[in-house]
Amino acid sequence: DRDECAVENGGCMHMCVNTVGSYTCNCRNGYVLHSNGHGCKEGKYIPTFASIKSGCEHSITSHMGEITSPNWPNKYPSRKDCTWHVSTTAGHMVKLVFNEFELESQPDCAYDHLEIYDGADATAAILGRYCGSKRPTPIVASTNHMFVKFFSDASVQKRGFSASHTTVCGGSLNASARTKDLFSHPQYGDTNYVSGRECDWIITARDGYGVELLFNDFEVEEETDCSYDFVEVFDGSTDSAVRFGRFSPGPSAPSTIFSSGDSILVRFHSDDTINKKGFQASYSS
Ligand SMILES: [Ca+2]
Ligand SMILES: [Ca+2]
Repeated sequence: DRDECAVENGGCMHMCVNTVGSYTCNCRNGYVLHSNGHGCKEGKYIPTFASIKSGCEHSITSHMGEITSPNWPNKYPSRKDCTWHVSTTAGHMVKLVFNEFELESQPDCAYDHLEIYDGADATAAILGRYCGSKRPTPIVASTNHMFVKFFSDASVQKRGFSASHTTVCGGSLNASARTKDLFSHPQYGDTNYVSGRECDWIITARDGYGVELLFNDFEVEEETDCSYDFVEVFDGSTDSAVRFGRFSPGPSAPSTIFSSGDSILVRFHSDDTINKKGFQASYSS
């Protein structure tokens, strides 16, 4: 039997399946085969119950991207229940900015609605519940997890929403016996940090315990007075506390830091030019 798929994928846009004496083209999930038997076009496939469920539960781990209602930019379907768990690098916060928003309107958002939670699932504190055509203001989660839930009822469909998720540095972190990582930027290890960053992390331990901070990797732009890019660590939750130091690489590079109270403030500043690898620190209590 000749394998028609071996040459230019049999002319199939997505997948080619060789059969005895012939071949067939298949399309990836969410696409249907064009009547010409080779092309694939979006939508109109009839999902099974399982794919309705799985196709609508999204787990997103990239530090930036876009989420949209099902079928965007066309009207969303009726009876949809979709979720997005957006997570980014530990020690950073998820931010969501709405580009477009149009859901069925009802004063209490009892029909179609979008809910945003400050955590990894719907048991976390709710940050907002939205419907209608007023675009929600940008929302920042307090941690590296955000949960978004979209619901449409049986009647009246609108265009839905398009939102961009990004990562914001800084925030409040809890130190515990288990050591956790803190990275200068979400893409630490892949790319250098970016210019113009001003990040404050407040790391707090349980009452009566101190915070231990250890820099394992430290590469920021070097300058004698550390006036370009630097990391500052304070022995308290604000910058009016005693400063452990302003650090840049070389002799002044930070070593292990112990707080005298139950919190420390780590500040990272990058100026307009020259970016380096950044830092990775670990903290515990
Ligand atoms: Ca509706
Ligand atoms: Ca710099």
